[in-house]
Amino acid sequence: MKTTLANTTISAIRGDISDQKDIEAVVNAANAELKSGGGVAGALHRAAGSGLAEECRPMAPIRPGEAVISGAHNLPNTHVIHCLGPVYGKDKSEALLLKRCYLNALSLAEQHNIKSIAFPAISTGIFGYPIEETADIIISALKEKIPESEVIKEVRFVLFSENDLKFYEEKVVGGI
Ligand code: AR6
Repeated sequence: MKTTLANTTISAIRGDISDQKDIEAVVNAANAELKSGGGVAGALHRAAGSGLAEECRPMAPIRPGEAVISGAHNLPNTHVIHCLGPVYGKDKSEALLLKRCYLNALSLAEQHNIKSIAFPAISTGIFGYPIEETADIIISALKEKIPESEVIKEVRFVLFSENDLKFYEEKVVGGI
């Protein structure tokens, strides 16, 4: 499913963030150390190879809400943007920190002339953020950044489960 916001295509698909061949930058739901882990971080680091963690080491640690950019190594992309989402119930305020992740990732894409970017559902796995509470946050970040962007032409949300995809179709892409 897709829509447009200020000439940028916004879509949601079900898939694996480490297998987005036609996208320039993929976003990692990272840990503070920028190492491999479970979920998205594990999938991206496995597919990228050990060079990704090596490149990231000097940039770590990062704090909740922050984002850094690296090369994509063996991934079929040009860049990885690593965002540390908030741990729900621990990092305050979660909503502000989650919004900063999306804003910072989009700013980095803009600065690096990245035309297409794919996001996973940051913080909604191991970090426990209820996905239902994330839609308004994501939409407000998109509405803040996309209309002022002259670079970003495609934003894709890549969801792992059918239920998450349905939610994004209704409330994120459908809510724009
Ligand atoms: N592609 C797309 N989505 C995925 C994939 C994948 N390959 N794998 C999982 N998801 P999570 P977080 C979904 O836990 O909550 C890591 O271990 C998943 O179902 O990856 O920000 C790091 O090292 C969920 O909906 O990220 C950190 O310590 C969403 O992606 C910590 O977990 C995010 O799940 C980060 O936790």
